[in-house]
Amino acid sequence: MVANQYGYATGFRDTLGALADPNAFTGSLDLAQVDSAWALSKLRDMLRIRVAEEVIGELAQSGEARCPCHLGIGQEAVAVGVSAQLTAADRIFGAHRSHSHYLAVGGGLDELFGEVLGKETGSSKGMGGSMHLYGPEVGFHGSVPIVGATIPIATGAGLACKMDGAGAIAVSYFGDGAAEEGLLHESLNMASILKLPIVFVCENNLFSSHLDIHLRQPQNSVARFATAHAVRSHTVDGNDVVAVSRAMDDLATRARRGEGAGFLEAVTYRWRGHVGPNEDIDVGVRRQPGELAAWKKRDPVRRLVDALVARGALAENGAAVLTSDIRAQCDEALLRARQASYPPISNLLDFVYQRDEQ
Ligand SMILES: Cc1ncc(C[n+]2csc(CCOP(=O)(O)OP(=O)(O)O)c2C)c(N)n1
Ligand SMILES: [Mg+2]
Repeated sequence: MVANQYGYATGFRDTLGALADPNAFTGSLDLAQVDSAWALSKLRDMLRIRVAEEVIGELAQSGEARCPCHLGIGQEAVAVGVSAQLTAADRIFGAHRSHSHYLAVGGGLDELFGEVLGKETGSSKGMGGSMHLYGPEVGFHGSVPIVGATIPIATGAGLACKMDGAGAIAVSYFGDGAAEEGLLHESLNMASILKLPIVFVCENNLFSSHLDIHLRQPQNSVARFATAHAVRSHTVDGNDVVAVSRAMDDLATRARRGEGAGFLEAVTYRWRGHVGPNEDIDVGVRRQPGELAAWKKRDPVRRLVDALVARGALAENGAAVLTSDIRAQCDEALLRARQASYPPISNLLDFVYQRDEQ
C-alpha cells in the first residue's frame, strides 16, 4: 500500500512500470526499420510544434496573449506519431492542450498565432483563443476547454464515418484526467458495441492540473478502461514517435477495415505548468523538484535527433539549423498575426447561436 500526501493508503498499483519511470527510455530511438526521410520529416513536425509553443509561451509571459494557454512542450511525439497515420478526410478532435494536434495535421502557424492573439485571421476567427482551434480543411474538427467534452462528439463523428463508408476514421485526443469523466466510458461502450472506426488517444502525462495520477486513480495505466469495454489497446512510450506511429498504424488500419475502435495510451510528460509558460508551477502549486529534470532526459526531440545523427542522416548542427529556420517562419507568422485586425465588436455573437435564415 502506498500512503498518499493526505496520509491515507490508496492501494495504488503502478501498472505502467518503466513507462512511468523517467529514467527509462532515455536513449536514442531505435530507427532500425525506419526510413531516414520519414524520420527527418517527423523531426521537422515535432520541432515546428515545439518552437511554435515556445513562441506562445513568450506571448503568454508578456501578456500579449490574453487567453489561457496550455502548452504541451515535451509531448510532441504523440500528435506527430498519430498524425503520421491520418489524412484530411479523417475527423480529428482535440481538447484544451491541442496546439500539437492542430499543427501535426498541417494546421497553419498564421491561423494558430492569429487565434491565440484573438485576431480575425485566427483559426476560429479570433473568437475562441488557444483552446478553440478549428481546421476542417486539414481534418481538425475542433478543440474545446471542457475536459472530456469532445470525446462523445468524436464518437458521433466515428458513427458518421461508418455511415459514409469511405474508410475515414475519427480520432479523439484527451488526457488521463479526462479518463475520470463519465463521457469517456459511455463513448467507449458505444464505439465498442457499434464497432465504430475511431481511435481514442489518451495522452497520459500523469497529471491532471497539479494532481499526480497516483492521488486520483488506483492504477496509473488508463488503458484498463479500454479493456473493460472490449476495445483493443496499446500502451506505448509517448516520447517515441516511432512507437506511437506503429501503434497508431495498427489501430487505425483495423478501424478503417471495419474491425472497430482502438485505444492508444501514450505515456508522456509536459514540461511547463498546467497553464501558462512557467516550468516550476502548476496552478499555483510548486512542482516536485527534480521530476521535470528527470523527464527532460526522455526528450522526444533529442532522442530522435541523436538517432538521426548516429545514422549520419543529420549533421551535428542539423537540429539547430532546422530550429532556427522554423523560428524564422514562426516570427514571420507572428508578425502577420500582430498586424491583423481584431474582429469587430458587431461580430460578438457570431458563431454562438444558430441563426434562422429568413
Ligand atoms: C469538465 C471540466 N472539469 C474541470 C476542468 C478544469 N480543467 C481544465 S484542464 C484540467 C486537467 C485535465 O487533465 P488531463 O485530461 O490529464 O489533460 P492535461 O491537462 O494533462 O493535458 C482540468 C481539471 C474543465 N475544464 N472541465
Ligand atoms: Mg494529464
